[in-house]
Amino acid sequence: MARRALITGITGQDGSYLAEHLLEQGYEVWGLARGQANPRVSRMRKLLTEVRVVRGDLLDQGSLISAVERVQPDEVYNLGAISFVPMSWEQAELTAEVTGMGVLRMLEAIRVCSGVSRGVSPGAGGQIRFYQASSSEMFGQVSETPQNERTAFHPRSPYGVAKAYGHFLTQNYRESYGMFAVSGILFNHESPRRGAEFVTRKVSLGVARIKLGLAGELRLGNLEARRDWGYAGDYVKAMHLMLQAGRAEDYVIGTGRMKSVRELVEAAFSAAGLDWEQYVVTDQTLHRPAEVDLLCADPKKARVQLGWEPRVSFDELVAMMVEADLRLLADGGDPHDDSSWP
Ligand code: NAP
Ligand code: G4F
Repeated sequence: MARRALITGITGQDGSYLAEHLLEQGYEVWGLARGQANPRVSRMRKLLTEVRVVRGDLLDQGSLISAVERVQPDEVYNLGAISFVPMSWEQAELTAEVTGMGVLRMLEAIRVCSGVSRGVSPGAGGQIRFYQASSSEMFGQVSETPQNERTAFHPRSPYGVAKAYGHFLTQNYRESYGMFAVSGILFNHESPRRGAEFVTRKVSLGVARIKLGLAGELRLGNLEARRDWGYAGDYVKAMHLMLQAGRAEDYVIGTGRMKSVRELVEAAFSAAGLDWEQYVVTDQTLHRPAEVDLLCADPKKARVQLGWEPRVSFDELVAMMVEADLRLLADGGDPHDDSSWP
């Protein structure tokens, strides 16, 4: 019988790539989708025709228990979150509820449905394997570079704090109940399916608009911030590998190379034959109350223990995104319509 996976955050960037990867591996894939008429669900269904949908919301404990009871998954991937860092200052409580408490609710749903009760000895934690989408934002103001699985956390946003809660809780359920529960501490990963609010996609869309004569400038915030950017299609494979390992452990996933936003901008404009300095305007209102200045992964543990390595380079990623957005806009596509995802 096919193994069954339940993915929260199925309508997001990572949910779509993970679903494709698991379907290729022969899984029966279920996506948890919220809302009465969430337009992203019908769009997602056009791309991922084989994914089955179960209703549920990370804010609603009962709905998660019902989803786990109905799907009877072998593996649960918790990718659902409010994931845009600036929004976490505007809606800090909601971010804590979805991105932080949502992890507790999902773990509790698995615990209850697996019949694991308090006081049982570790190792008895049921058969469902759980993946939590932790984030390099937990490192925040970094204490060392590069960052590995032992680097201290100093989150700099309500989002980072909520992710740290979910991370420690996942460890705690592993230790308290013997559950196979792991966190992937993923560094920034991007693709042509990235939300338009994140800087890589904002830049690739901005370049495409300028190249096609649809815009004259691109407004950005802090150009000096540095990130370790990789390709989402590579990173979802690491999520799957973590749940196939012999032991439940946490892993850092990234490329080990950092670039500044300025270098991202240079690469993207140059991929379209444009000089960025003629078009980019810096805007103080786009700076954050507390910035994460740099993030750079040390992915050695994942390489050695999981055999995982990123395949797509920074330059290939930027070129892929610019080309995809040039094609999308030239065909009259809507960047906010996921049904046009490549
Ligand atoms: P994304 O594109 O923003 O997707 C977020 C998903 O969460 C969407 O499918 C959204 O569904 C869902 N969601 C929001 N509120 C929900 C709720 N109340 N109940 C259930 N689902 C809800 O994010 P992503 O880039 O794919 O990232 C996936 C996960 O990895 C996130 O947890 C993110 O924080 C984490 N992460 C991402 C990166 C990165 O660089 N991409 C790095 C580290 C960690 P709706 O359609 O309902 O809005
Ligand atoms: O693309 P960003 O919004 O991503 P950020 O904040 O690093 O968070 C992403 O990666 C995390 C992993 O480290 C995930 F956990 C999280 O869910 C999300 O996927 O911003 C990247 C950098 C920041 O330093 C920001 O200040 O780009 C800088 N930036 C400069 N101008 C901008 C802009 N960011 C955005 N979104 N928009 C700008 O105009």
